[in-house]
Amino acid sequence: MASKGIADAFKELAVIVNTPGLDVPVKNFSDACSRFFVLFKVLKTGMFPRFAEIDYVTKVNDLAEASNLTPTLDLMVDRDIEANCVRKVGSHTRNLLRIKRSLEMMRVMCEVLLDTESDNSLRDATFTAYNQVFAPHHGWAIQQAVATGIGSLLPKTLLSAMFNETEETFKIHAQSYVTASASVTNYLDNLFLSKNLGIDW
Ligand code: 1PZ
Repeated sequence: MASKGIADAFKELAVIVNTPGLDVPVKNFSDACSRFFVLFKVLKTGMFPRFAEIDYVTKVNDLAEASNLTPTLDLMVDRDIEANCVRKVGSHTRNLLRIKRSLEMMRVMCEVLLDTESDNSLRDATFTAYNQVFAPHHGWAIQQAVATGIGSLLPKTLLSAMFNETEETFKIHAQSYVTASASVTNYLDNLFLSKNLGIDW
């Protein structure tokens, strides 16, 4: 049951971001984000684009490594500002913004899934979430490749079975993730906006 591990990790992060005066340790954040890696094992049985997996894993691992040098997300971003490399490809801050979008995409997906029953719903939900969160930031070639990958996603029931999920366990944990991840991504939006970095790049 992958959904429980994901939901619990984000609930813990939400407690940190919702406690005034607490900063988010980079390691806690990257650990929570790496909970999604297990999804890729199952997605490999379809034609899901491997470049999406590589992109996400590389960025999360980059933050895991950064945690050795900078204890909190806030300090990590400050160091990139000082080094004048916030928007540079591969910078921790740039990777953080991409990861934030991934978390938002997964949230929209969960919201749509919680709202529908059809067996096609995983494809529909992923497509809706991708279009809403990522498509405005991706060029045509990536959008085409992603659309092909999404078309090859397995039906929801098959995927749930591979994860040992029932409709009930999935719904409970998806709802927790929706609530907890909203706190986390709000925190990240504020982190970027409070430092005048913008969130639309
Ligand atoms: C059931 C789960 C289905 C997940 C479907 C995911 C569809 C999204 C696929 C996105 C492919 C993006 C390919 C790479 C794009 C890069 O150019 C950009 C910019 O990178 P930079 O120039 O800053 O290094 N990368 C991104 O926008 C981040 C893409 C992350 C994709 C994560 C997908 C899976 C997330 C799952 C876990 C949360």
